[in-house]
Amino acid sequence: MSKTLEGNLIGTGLKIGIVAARWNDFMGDKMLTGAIDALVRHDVSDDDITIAMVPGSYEIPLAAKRMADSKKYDAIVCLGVLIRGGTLHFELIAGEATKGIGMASMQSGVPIAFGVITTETIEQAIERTGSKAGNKGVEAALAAIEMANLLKVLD
Ligand code: RBF
Repeated sequence: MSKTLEGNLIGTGLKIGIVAARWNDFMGDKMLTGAIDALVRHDVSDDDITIAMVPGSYEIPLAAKRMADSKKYDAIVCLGVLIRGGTLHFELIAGEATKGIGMASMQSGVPIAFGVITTETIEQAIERTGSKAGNKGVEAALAAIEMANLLKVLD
């Protein structure tokens, strides 16, 4: 008989850290308020949510790693908005953020949800932060709750 283990979406008692990048904050703020709203609607206490603001997506991994290493959080949510523009920076920053967030999670053993959106245009970023393509901050918050609860089941 097979057995499937899953994390539920009940946030009661969970302590959640959020790392949010200020760059492109017109869209980033939507992701942050969406993530907080999703956490609270899934019964995470507002007092159990701690937000660390960083300048841009490049800085997210270090802050996420430090929060994870503190062992004060059951999961961490990383939020950033990267818009391609005309420069090579997009690829460089996106690569560092992605690799760094993954490494922070694997090295700390703390689930870290990836809520960094990468788009070609501002319009696409607006679509992913609360309009026609949903809000990726909300999705990352739910992934954090699910993974925190899955790890409890696996343990
Ligand atoms: N940070 C973001 O979170 N999103 C961006 O779209 C973004 N674009 C950048 C473009 C350039 C040319 C530079 C120099 C930085 C950009 N950053 C962006 C900021 C970056 O993540 C970091 O905060 C700064 O480079 C300071 O270390």
